[in-house]
Amino acid sequence: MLATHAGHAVGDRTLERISDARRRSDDLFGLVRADSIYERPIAERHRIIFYLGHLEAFDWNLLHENVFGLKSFEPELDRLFAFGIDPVGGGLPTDQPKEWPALEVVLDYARRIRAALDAKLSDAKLSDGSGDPTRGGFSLHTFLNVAIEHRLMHVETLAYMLHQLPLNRKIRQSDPPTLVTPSINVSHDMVSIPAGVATLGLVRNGGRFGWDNEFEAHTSRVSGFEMDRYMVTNRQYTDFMDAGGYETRPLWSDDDWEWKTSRGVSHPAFWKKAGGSWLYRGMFEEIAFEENPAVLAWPVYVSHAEAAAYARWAGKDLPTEEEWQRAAYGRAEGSERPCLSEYPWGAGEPGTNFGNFDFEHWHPMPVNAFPAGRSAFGVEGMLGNGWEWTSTVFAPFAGFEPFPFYRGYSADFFDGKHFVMKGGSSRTAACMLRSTFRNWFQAHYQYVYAGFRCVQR
Ligand code: AVJ
Ligand code: FE
Repeated sequence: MLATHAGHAVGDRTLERISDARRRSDDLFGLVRADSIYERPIAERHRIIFYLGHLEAFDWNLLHENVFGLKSFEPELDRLFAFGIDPVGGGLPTDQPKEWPALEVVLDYARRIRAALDAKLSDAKLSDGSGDPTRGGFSLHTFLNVAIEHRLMHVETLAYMLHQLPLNRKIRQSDPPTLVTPSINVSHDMVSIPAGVATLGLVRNGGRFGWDNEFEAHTSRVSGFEMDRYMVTNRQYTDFMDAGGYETRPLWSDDDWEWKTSRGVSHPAFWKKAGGSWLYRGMFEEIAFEENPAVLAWPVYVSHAEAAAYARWAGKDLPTEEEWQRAAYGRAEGSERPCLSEYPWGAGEPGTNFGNFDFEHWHPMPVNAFPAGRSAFGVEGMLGNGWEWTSTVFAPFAGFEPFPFYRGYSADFFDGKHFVMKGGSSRTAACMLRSTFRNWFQAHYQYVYAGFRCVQR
């Protein structure tokens, strides 16, 4: 009786999470003006219409046969919308809007998928044991977490994409810009992290959901180092620009210089020069640095290449994934974090006083706005307000196994060209703020809500 009761509770919570994630993605597409759904805001990515189909096709491809024994009713659309693109080093897509299905066709496809899955999901809810490992060793719980987190990741990456859509193609959402802040004069300093252990990854079959790249758990010895207390701000980055950082060859690796030069990159993608001064390109408005000095206290959002050049200019480095992990979750000299479910600030659930995440804001906040979220060592703002680039190339942990039902999720990106990012942004859902979550992008992608902090060894 107790077991049945617990089974129902898990089921209800999961169904709620599915509908919550769908509401978030629906709301996001709702920002796009009807005449702009076939736009391609980012040259390296598909047109917006693809994502409308992709979120549903993904759930369908994952669940229909594997889990529910359903037959496909639109196999061509299942294939068309199966995977996104991430071209490394040129090779931009050239498809035209008319090559994609009509909006009504995609919306109808989406409706039919949701209806078919929902009918099965409410049946599944009635049968206890969503945690039982029945499908090739993977539980229904795992499959549904894959679906939920996949959608929520796209809710974030679609926000980057819509960020690049011209303002007049979007329907503005209210986000009272929190431009007034405790103190916009950030006193930057570095925090000492003593040598000790970093714990990374998840124990297989430990009952916690994680993506394939989060397995397996291991510890790593980390030497002592200093880490910036705050993320690098727009103001600090102006010093790098004024010092000619973009024109100083030795600050850039060969690859990064070649990218920067051939693409004519001379400033962050989130900045725009207007009449001799800088504007911040927000989601729904442009904000002049001069009129809104709080913007200068926001973390700068840049590519890995730009972050690495800044760090070199400052005589510092980007942290490794292990260093970042130790700074966030280490507790004292030599000791490991006490519990997997902890956050840098301790055991409290992610709340608005701990950081800028879980869709509270569209825009960043000053880097010093969340003192309550500091780690045991005193590093602030490690979760939310912008992902943080590390110097670690995205690669499998020892014991990595791709999910057999989604082999390419991580493995397709173990190419030496993608870097691990940790932390989270204002558009990262709370469930992905867990300590083991690993994000990654290629070094030359400028559109992520991602910044960095530096270390010195
Ligand atoms: C983990 C955010 C890098 O967007 O490329 C979505 C997530 N993978 N669909 C990405 C993802 C397939 C992925 N990131
Ligand atoms: Fe996807």
